[in-house]
Amino acid sequence: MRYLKILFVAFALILSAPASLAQNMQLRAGSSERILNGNEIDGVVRKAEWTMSLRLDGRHNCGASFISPKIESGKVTGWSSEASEPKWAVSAAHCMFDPWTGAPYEISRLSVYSGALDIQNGPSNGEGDVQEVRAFYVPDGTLGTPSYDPITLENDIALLRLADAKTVDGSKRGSIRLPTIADVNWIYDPYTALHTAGWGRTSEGGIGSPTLLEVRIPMVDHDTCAEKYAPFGDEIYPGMICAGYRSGEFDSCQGDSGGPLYYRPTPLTQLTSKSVLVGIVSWGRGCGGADLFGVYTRIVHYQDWMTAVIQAN
Ligand code: 4AZ
Repeated sequence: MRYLKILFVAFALILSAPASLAQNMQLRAGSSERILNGNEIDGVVRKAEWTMSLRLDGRHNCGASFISPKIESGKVTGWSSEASEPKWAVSAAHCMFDPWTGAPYEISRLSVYSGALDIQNGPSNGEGDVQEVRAFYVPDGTLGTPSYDPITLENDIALLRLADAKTVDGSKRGSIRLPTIADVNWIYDPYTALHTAGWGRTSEGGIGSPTLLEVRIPMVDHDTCAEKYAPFGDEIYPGMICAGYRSGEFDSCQGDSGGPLYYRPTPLTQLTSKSVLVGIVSWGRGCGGADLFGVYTRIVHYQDWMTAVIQAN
């Protein structure tokens, strides 16, 4: 059963296949869904400006988020929400391996595209910026974190070290900060209103969205999620969190993997004034199904590992 997850990953590659092929696959009747029932980020890149497209051979394959460690005398002392020049991105480990062979992708095949909402027309309109990926790191049993497991998708996180951007339009992109100890007191509680964004499928079996879509979903209690996935033999590990509604409907889907799950403050709350990265789109059984919440990598679980990787590189 768990191999199904790997198949889901494989399907992500089909995203860039001709529309006719994708349209032959099941589309939910009457669906006009994006991400799954998401909203277009209305022409304003600066709304989810940390969201990147992780490309394989120049084509969208996954999402990623621009993060910026604050480094003081060689030590990572925090995370900036101000940076505009991406040097590091975070994505999902499963985005870094060929789903058929299990081999890591050759680094030369990987790049990120940032600073644009439209990944189809943006590049030819001179929008956004492509950066090569210089190196990527996934949990491998060192630095105090167990290895990424491609079967259970435990520890599904990757850090990407990027080459310099060629053109620089820092007004269109910005880093997202990671949780502080103060955030962790509330941000992982059930019902926290989160967002996820991406260029993934707009319905199960459908095709990807050319423009960045965003959807708002609540955090789900860990035990509730684990209970719903138990009949499938799927384990929700401590490094995983779930988000979505009992009714489904609003969800991330194939092609959104690796992208951000984040908290964006409204003027109503004083919990934080800046958006916070809470999770990474990882997996789920289908998209938008009732009780089949989206599963995300729990960022705070990996922050020491992230710090150690960045300090060492
Ligand atoms: C995927 O395979 C995937 N509904 C991402 C998110 C979800 C399911 C699958 C959550 O990329």
